[in-house]
Amino acid sequence: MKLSPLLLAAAAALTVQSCKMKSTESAVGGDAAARTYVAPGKYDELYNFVSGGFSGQVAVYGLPSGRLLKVLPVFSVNPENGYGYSEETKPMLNTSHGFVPWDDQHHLALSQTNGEHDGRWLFANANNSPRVARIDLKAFKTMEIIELPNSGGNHSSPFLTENTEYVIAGTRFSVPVGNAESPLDNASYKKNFKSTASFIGIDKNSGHMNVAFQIILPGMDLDLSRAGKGPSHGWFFFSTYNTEQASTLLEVNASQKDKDFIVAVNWKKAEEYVKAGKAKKMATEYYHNTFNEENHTATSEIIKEVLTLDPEELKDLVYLIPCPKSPHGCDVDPSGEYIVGSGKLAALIPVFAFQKFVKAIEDKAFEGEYNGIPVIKYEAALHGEVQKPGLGPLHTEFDGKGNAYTSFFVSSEIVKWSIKDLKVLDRVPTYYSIGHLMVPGGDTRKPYGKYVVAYNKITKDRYLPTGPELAQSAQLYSIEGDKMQLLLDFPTIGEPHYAQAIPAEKLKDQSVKFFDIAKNKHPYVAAGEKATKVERKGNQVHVYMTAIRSHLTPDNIEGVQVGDEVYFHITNLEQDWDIPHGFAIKHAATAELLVMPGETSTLKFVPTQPGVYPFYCTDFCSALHQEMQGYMRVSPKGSNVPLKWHTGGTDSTAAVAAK
Ligand code: K7E
Ligand code: CUA
Repeated sequence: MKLSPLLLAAAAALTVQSCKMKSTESAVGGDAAARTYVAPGKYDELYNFVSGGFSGQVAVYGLPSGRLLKVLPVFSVNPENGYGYSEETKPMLNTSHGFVPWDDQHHLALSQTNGEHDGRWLFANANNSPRVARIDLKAFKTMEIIELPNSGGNHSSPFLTENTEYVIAGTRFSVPVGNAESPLDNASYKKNFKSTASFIGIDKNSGHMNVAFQIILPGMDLDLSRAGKGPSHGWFFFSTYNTEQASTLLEVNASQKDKDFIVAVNWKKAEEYVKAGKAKKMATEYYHNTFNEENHTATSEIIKEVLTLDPEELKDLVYLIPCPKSPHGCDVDPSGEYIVGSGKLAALIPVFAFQKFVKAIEDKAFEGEYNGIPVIKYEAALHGEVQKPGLGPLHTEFDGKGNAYTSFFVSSEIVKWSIKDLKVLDRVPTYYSIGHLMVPGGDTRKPYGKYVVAYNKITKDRYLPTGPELAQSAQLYSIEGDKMQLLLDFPTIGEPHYAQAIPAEKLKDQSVKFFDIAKNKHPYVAAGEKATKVERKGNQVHVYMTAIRSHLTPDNIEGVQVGDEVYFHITNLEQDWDIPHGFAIKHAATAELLVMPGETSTLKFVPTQPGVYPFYCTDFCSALHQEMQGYMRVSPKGSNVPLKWHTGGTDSTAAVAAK
């Protein structure tokens, strides 16, 4: 089939056309304002966690208002609160290729128990330097980041099994295993390049992640994935493209075949093989970074081996289901019975039935093999096809009432259809070129329903112009009636991909308000002003400083010399909600600190010139916040100014302190 470049050209033309055709005056229902209005002082109904795309972060919005509540730093440094800049958080961004200050964040998964969101953790993927993060939903803080060995682009990730047994991470870009060098041509690709599906085990109580095992698959692009649930629990389904195994001009070369695959992985079987000692230990190196709540400090651990499983050797582990054409989304309905493949270049949506898939395996209804893995006959696993749904299907979510909602990038719309009889029921335009969509709980066994949110790729004329780069955009629709109804546009940070939402009740009462200072085990904590001090160790100067409304202790420091490494360890002594203190010092080549009540954070500063350096609290914390300031005197290298410090009248020197 040589249709694809044509189809793509048509698709491109349509994108332009659809943007021209639709004006901003879209029909918004008369009661839309009332349905999204959250009065001042009132709370939203839902938390909406939205991937930050190329910002590397995760944003938290309230729904239905669309108000931005917080940006959670995850994979990118965040000068606003010192994430990735403070000595305590730097290790979070360590990788086998050094400190990485940025990533591309696409998908989010809320932890589940019995196939429902349990409000404990949020998992996030890094697409570029392959990693998965775990965010704690009590403190809204990134607690753990694990790197993935043998992965070249962690796109089909993170997706969860229904009791959070595993977080899955599939590779978008196949690479030679072990990151070996290889010539770049189609023959080498076929021979050397592999994709991997990593199963990250999650500790039931702590949430701690470990790479339990990896399945080494033939070279192709694993795009997205979903776990089975209910009857299909124990299976994982991945969409793939480039089963043509091309290494160049994929736009054309990866669009040759009529059908690519859905890769079905039996992970219960994989567990059996691992238990039976059938996994191979492979030498590798990857980082596992964890933030310790007791000492408020992250550490990095280097792991040197990984267990791998080979599906060519180990039977019944992996099956392939043909799926038209370069599928993107691969979504499982709430019953766990239906699997929807969304072929970006397909003119229909195939829906597979899990029961039929199982029967096809029993009956050996195979059409052949692909790199030693059995390929099931398309019709044998097919429940049916949604005919003429729209152009460029990407992702599907569910409302738990038997309906599916598919996003269409090219025709820029959401289409509602019935899973049972595959009839199109409704369609609404999106502004413009929708990527992901999300029904709250739409990926669980019990969708919350009520809304669908479109996360759009192109914003064009929806907001006031802001130069060449416009706000990214989401749109909220009601799905309560038969017809979908647009309620609200709201701008987002970065490029939004997938999102999750959870009723506010499940999270709001568990929110951490401050950290207990009595439990602070930071090695440089000053648990009270009496414990403040300044210590010199060679050319390192450690300042044990406290912050409380409205002074820093000590606020006068002398005896520091040019070239010293000065570590300001700031302990926030407040034990009250919403009273962070900030810390910045003039000419420091790093971001500020924003220290939460009861926490200790460290800013490193190496002065290069003698002088007097003011420092201050950056967060307006009280009526006398402006007075929350101090000075550090820096003398020339080798100067004999003694180390001394004080706040108010109580002078201390290193010599006095030693007695
Ligand atoms: Cu944006 Cu999930 Cu990376 Cu589709 S992916 S749009
Ligand atoms: Cu502390 Cu301002």
